[in-house]
Amino acid sequence: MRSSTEAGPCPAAEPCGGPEHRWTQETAQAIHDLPFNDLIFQAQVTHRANFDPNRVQLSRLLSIKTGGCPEDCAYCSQSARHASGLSASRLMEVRQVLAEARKARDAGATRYCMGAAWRSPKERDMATIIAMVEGVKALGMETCMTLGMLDQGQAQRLKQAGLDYYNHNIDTSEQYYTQIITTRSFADRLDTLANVRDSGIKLCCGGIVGMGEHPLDRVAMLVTLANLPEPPESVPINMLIPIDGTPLADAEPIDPIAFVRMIALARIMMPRSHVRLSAGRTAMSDEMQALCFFAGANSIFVGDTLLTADNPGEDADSALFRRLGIQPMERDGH
Ligand code: SAM
Ligand code: DTB
Ligand code: SF4
Repeated sequence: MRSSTEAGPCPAAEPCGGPEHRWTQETAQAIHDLPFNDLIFQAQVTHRANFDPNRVQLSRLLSIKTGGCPEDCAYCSQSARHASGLSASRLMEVRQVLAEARKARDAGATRYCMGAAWRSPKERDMATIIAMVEGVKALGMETCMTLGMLDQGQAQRLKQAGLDYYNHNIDTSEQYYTQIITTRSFADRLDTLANVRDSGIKLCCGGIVGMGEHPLDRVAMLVTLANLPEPPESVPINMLIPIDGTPLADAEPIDPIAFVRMIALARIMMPRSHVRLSAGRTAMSDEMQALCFFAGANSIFVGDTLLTADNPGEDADSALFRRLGIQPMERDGH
């Protein structure tokens, strides 16, 4: 094992984030397996070289179309194939979405993320989606959407509407993917990511841990993300929220230290990306979240709800930020 004196910013041959930089499973695994103190020290050094360590970006989520999804993602409350008890809703109206977005902006969010439980958007919904992007942008916030698979034309139209980010997670390793989702493939995910990237929209792409995957799968997921033609600008790391009625309802929770290792590794492998401590914060102690921020997480979802599940809420987050001396990040800023 490497000792703390060896723990420099990056052990790979090419500079991290450089165009020629390729991660191998072995190099990534070696960092992942460092003694914990060496790992988070290296992550913190990397973090400080690229960001203000005391600023965290705030994003707000809204489910603009909930439930009834034809896909079979084993973790998801919104799949029509699982008996989660969630009823399906229609696509929200633009004015309702803009009213919610205004509230989020006034509460300090700088990015507004709108999610729909679709396999992919239908043509009949595109005009509404585009009006939502234009309206949220006019409020002065960054816009993000997650609508399932996109073809090239759809990605281009969303770009023209002013969409800043598209969220599309690879969720786990290529190898473990078929254990979690059977209605689409890992390659389908990569195709949409390429369509989004080619359109000029920034990528928000990460995954979930705590789905019964092997630690090797967690590292492999980060290797895929870091080796994309360009790493995603945002990397959400979700801790599984077990949902009753889904196949993963009784999954063994991930060891908090193993979770922090993932955050640290994501920070080291994608030094200039925002690493988002995403789903699962209600099940984390303040101390665990503090360790995640120390390991390089610098973005969170704020508000009482994510898409369908609970989130800590504004009061808990402001109290935690006060205790840690963390300030919200300005828009586009560090
Ligand atoms: N339907 C779209 C799609 O799958 O691309 C967008 C919405 S989907 C709910 C967005 C992401 O939320 C998923 O890719 C997954 O990573 C995360 N997610 C969903 N349910 C979750 C859960 N129960 N726990 C943790 N993360 C979850
Ligand atoms: C992401 O990676 N996490 C967010 C966002 N992208 C869309 C979603 C979390 C969903 C958690 C479960 C729920 O609220 O239903
Ligand atoms: Fe549908 Fe997305 Fe949930 Fe999968 S994760 S079931 S695609 S809403």
